[in-house]
Amino acid sequence: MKIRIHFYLFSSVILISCLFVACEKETPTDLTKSVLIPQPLSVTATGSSFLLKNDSKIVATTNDPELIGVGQILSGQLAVATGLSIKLHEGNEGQKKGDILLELTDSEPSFGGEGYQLEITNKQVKISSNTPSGIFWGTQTLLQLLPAQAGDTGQIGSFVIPTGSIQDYPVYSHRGSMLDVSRHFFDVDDVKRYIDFLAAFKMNVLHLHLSDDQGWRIEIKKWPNLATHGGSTQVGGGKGGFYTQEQYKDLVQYAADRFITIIPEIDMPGHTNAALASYPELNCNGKATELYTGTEVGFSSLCTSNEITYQFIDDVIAELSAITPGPYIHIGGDESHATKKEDYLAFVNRVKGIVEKHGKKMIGWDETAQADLTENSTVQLWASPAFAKEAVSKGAKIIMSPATRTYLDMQYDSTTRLGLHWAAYIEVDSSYLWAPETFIKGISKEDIIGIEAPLWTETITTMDEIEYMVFPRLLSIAEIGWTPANNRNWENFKGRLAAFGKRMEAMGIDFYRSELVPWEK
Ligand code: TNX
Repeated sequence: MKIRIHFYLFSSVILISCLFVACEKETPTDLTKSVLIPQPLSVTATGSSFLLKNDSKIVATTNDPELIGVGQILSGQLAVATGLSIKLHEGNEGQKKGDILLELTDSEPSFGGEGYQLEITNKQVKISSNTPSGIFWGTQTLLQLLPAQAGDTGQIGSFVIPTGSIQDYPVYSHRGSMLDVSRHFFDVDDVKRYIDFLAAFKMNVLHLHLSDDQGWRIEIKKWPNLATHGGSTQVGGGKGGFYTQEQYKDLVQYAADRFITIIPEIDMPGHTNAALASYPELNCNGKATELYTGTEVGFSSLCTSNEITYQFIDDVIAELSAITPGPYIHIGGDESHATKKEDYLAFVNRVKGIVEKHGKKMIGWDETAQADLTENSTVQLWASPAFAKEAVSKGAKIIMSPATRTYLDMQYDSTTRLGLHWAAYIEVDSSYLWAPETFIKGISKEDIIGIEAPLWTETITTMDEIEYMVFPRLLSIAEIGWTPANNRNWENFKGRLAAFGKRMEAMGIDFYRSELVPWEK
């Protein structure tokens, strides 16, 4: 927050000195010098510039509702970024110099479902794609072409963008982050801010870790104590919280408007103390446990031999599936050290059937690879290459989240005041210098649907702390998910990050100023 206030003061000073001393900024004309994250597939400069002005407008060339939605979000984002009021105009007439066109086409099948083309001349900006999501990603690139100081509200004047063209599409279709809202609860506004971050870097999945030993965070109407009792605390004993189904639906819609799919996770059979404390019948001894506010893992288990457990899971997954339009339900399945192996395997097999009965596909952490998986299943690698290989041998797909590279709760180094280090210290270079398709021998690109960076929150209590742990490492993950390995280079990325610091400041992000990066002043 301090940084935000400083930035407002700082930018007002710049603005006032520009009014009186004539701001001596060179007009940017070389599109290839633009600082973009993730790096697009191809960028060509044409050596001139485009001026965005107060009377510019966004033109959605067809009245496709999703395209109109993209135009509305862009209008709002441009207002924040520039202070200009750039209105959305529907229909193909009335275009003029200075306008931004959004055009659905079917001319570039090779761009797939998310690719886009951005063409900037001195007359207009045109973003075209086969899909509204591609156009949306194109608008996020356009925002990064605005001057870095854009991001502060209330700026006035005109904004210059270099001309040229960008062709761009992602290597992986699943590019995400997981937010643990169980160990510490984060409210709807915090989660929306997190969704905004994902959208800005073309990430399309938000995995919400909705239950764990320390808290149950989603209202289940048939089992109301889960949220009201199981959600009533968090690590350290704070008051916790939960999302009502209405609030969850609002998050799902907010994410969907930004082409982000929410994957809800109910972790089981372990990591279930909050549920076990809420309903005695879920325990083998019929007694409810106490709420838990510590940080140990691996001590709890649903009673896998009890029929009521499966009724409970059926009810939870039925309600969750009904409010989750995305294809996946994540069932956790990690660190079930308090469940016998044979019981664990039978449990996962049965829960897979329940998930599929409700029309969804199951994702589980890598331990679930030991169960009877099928092509319908997805396994999220966090610790065990052997389990990932076992999953692939059963026809399942892999999400790559190796703890040593993608865990955003790992400390940057031994002096980081937040976070853990059981997997590794992860400096920014380490988060960047790897590739999903070469990380595990025997697992290739065809087996992998994409990449996710989890933020576990045992030590994270506020949005500022989230930002400090996530930035800049989330940018590494965004680029690994989007940009092909042969287009990625640490020296080049480091240089872009150095310039991007100003943009993160303008966005009010409290990021970690790694000494590895020569941050621009
Ligand atoms: C391991 S990764 C866990 C989580 C912890 C995390 C802390 C995984 C599937 N389980 O329960 O929060 O480490 O880094």
